[in-house]
Amino acid sequence: MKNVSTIFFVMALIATANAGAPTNTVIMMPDSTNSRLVLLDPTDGHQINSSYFGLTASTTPVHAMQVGNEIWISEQIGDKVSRWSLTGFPLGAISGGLDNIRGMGKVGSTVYVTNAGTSNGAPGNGVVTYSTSGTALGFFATPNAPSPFGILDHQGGLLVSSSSANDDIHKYTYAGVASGTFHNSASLAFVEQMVHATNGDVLAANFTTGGVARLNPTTGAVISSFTAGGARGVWQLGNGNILWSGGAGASVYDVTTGVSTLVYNGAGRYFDLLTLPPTVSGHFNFNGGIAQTTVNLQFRLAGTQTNVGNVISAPVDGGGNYSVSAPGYANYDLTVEPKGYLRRTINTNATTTDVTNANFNLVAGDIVDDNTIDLSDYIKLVVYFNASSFDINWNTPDVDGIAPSDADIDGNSVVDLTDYTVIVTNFNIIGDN
Ligand SMILES: [Ca+2]
Ligand SMILES: [Ca+2]
Ligand SMILES: [Ca+2]
Ligand SMILES: [Ca+2]
Repeated sequence: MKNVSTIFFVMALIATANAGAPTNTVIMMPDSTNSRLVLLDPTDGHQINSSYFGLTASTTPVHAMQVGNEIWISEQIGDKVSRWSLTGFPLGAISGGLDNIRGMGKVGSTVYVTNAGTSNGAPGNGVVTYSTSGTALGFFATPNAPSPFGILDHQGGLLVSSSSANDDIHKYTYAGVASGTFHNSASLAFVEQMVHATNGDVLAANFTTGGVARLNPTTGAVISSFTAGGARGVWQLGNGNILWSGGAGASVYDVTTGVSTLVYNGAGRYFDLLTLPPTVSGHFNFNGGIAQTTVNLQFRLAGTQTNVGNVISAPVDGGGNYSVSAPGYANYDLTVEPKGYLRRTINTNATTTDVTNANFNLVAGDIVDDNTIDLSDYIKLVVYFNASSFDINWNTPDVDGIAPSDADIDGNSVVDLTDYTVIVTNFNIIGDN
């Protein structure tokens, strides 16, 4: 009995661990040649999506980093940090005071952006700081990491890597006070991204030396390294292998065989994690109107008519079911107004999780499209009563822009008593805002 209960206890622990694991977290990486964001699997590095969304061309995106409900992307030549929803809807950019920017870091509510140029009023070699809402906070120069390329939150301070010595990697306080060399040797040259290995060691991608180095987290000394031509980005996968990027794309270095295999063909840059946005799914009840196969959905800030993200054209299956990604984790309203229907707006609170049963009970009969079913709709139905798709004017709009086919509410190619019944049933109903 004791053994059995122990087994059940262990099984319960495993089940709990699995339930709590983030199943919607992926690795994202900008492709700076094909101008798109690539998604890779965090466990084994396989390609999930070669183009999650397109990026601005000719800006050399280096580092995509999640900041709350947004993805921030540093653009080295674009001289700006572009901002996107978690679904890739453009949200503007942080620009001005930036020139030749590279990797970024986020510690608490502060975002650190490495900068090297002095155009656009930018301060030269150093790190520019912003709040997570995009407000400029300040700057500190990095004379000991004279061409900064990467930031790593490490042991209560920052590691700043540099493309030119000295140092390869220098330590700074969060406030930007130099606090000593982390690594400086001939073994490393032109260090770009630094990340933590799963055991806490520091992994550093070396562009010029063409390798990935594993560094002692306390002393900064090289523990081991492997060849990785023109390495820019680095990340340790859940299976222990090392993902690295360069001009050819992204490769996985197998720690057992010592062989790297290309998993993404393109121009790879830095890696970071993305928590994919929540899914909102539900059902359409067409209630006597024409069953739609595609609907245009719009997310709004809950309780307002402020749109969030773009209009989403979503397929609806034969059973009336749909599923879309919300722009982020927030409390939204979701609104829709297919042709011939009143507007329907429902609350979809996706603050913490996916939303299911986001169902739309649509009201048909809005022939004259003013979001109300009233006498004007009734009159059109009476005017076109008994019209059918055999009539030559079936799809020809009248002076009010209404065609006989518009009065065919149920879409059976004739305007008849069935359509009339829908109008009478829904008479005087007003749509949602
Ligand atoms: Ca060096
Ligand atoms: Ca109407
Ligand atoms: Ca309407
Ligand atoms: Ca009909």
